Amino acid sequence: MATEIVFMPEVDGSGDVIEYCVELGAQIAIDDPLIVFESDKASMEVPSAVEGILVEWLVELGSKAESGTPLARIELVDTVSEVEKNKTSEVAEKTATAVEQPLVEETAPAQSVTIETITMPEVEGSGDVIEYCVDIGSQIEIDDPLIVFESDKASMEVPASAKGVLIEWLVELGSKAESGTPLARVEVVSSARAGAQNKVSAQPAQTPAASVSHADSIIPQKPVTLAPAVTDIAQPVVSAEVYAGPATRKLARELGVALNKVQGSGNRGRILKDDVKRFVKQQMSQPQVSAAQSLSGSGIPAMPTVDFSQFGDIEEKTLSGIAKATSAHMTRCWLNIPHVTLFDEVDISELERFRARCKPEQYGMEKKPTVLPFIIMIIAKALRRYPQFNSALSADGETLIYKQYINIGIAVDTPAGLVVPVIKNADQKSIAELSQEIANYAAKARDRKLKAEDMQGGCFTISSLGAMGGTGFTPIINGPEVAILGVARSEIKPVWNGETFLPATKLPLSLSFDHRVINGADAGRFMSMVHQCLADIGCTLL
Ligand code: CAO
Repeated sequence: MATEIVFMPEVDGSGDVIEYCVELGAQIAIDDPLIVFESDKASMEVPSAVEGILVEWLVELGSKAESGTPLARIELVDTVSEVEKNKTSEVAEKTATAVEQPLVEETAPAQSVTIETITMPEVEGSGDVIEYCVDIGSQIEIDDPLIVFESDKASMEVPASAKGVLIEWLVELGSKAESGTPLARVEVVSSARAGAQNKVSAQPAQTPAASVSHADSIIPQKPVTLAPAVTDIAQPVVSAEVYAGPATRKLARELGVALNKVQGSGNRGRILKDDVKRFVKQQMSQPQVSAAQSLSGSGIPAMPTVDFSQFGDIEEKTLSGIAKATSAHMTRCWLNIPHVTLFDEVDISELERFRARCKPEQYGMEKKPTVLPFIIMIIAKALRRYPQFNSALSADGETLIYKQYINIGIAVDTPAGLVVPVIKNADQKSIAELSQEIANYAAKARDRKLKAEDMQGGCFTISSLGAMGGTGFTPIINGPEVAILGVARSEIKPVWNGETFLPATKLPLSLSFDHRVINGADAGRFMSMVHQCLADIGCTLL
């Protein structure tokens, strides 16, 4: 059996072969998609120019291709012998001259060409034409996908209702279509026995000799026309939400998969057939959810949308970028990390006396240090002593990564939202230095002058609401960190010393920790060290 090589047709520049559309050994017809080619301008399916059995790939997945690159070897189906070809070309000649010779030989097949309009089949409502599945000039079979139609209810490939050569689109990409909308014009070549009809088509003027090359009995070795140029072919993917080729869309339709729910693993997020199959597998392995439940994308019941204006006047304000990022991050951390919060209250009377005695000018400080730099210093020590608090869990949950550096993030409240600058190497800094760095970061944060690197590399976060008030709160861990300390407002409280009540300044603390990494007992030990050092500041010297 003879084999033939299919080459890459004329394309603009080079690109990658990102998908094989058929498997070795498969029977392929002319114009069946062979590979998916993707350049930085477009993505398209390259059709086969010959009919036969795919016996060898000549291009590897992921490798580069350009005009003329050999793609595959096809074993030709032995239906076209030279004799038949000659016969067919005779027919072609005869058909071309049919105007002058209306009566033809009894045995010779003849072709009549008619132009048929394919219209949109019965659909519910209207929608958009988001993709052309074939190119002008392509031979299409009945039921071949013609366009992709997308309404707010569904996305579907509309099949061709006629067989022939696509000569004109009657609907523009992105335009609306509904039942009966004319979609495309197809040149339909039908063969007829002269003996049966006794004469050829009465429309010779519409029978250009070239169209004979589309006759059924010929396997055209026609060049694959991918014109319009690649940049035009990129246009079919009008919907930015779903980036997938026709073959993938077809598979998704067969499997009843909504492509906008599938994560694409191809270049620039293109959805591949394997992604659709993986999605189906995932769905099958998930527990069934009651149909009555309305679910958000994460599988969590969605919040209902409420029209608050029905209850009174409202004002809507778009969230700042920082607020949106915080919202997403907090949700991610809250949902992904199993939190436990441990509360404590420390007598910081001695620290308060020390702060009161402290003369900032002696240490080059502008003002007395607040309690925060002391807390940072003590936390830095505790992180060194209990390294699992200075760790992160790998994304697959298999490895604990111990950080050898100690960087502590400080939650800072700004008019634009919450930011967390990170004090680097906090364990190597004095109270004066920590104090200065907090002040600098707070000023930069409020002036929106923090740089990305100022907020990166944190190991542990402290959120101090001491200046604002509150008796305690449960801070959300700033993942992938594994713990966070919340500091609430200190208060003078009466403390029983065995004989009498004495005033003491009590500082409420709350330690939230990731229970996958830290056990309650570990948290207790960590908190106990922090407690001791804050209660007896001399311990920090040890
Ligand atoms: N108890 C009582 N008073 C406290 C206190 C506490 N725990 N912590 C601070 N204070 C006092 C300070 O001593 C200071 O008093 P003086 O003016 O008399 O010196 C005053 O409150 C203001 O302190 P501060 O806020 O300027 O300084 P700080 O070092 O305590 O905190 C900073 C700095 C940047 C962390 C803080 O200003 C801030 O932005 N905190 C908000 C953090 C936040 O929003 N966390 C919530 C995150 S979750 O939404």
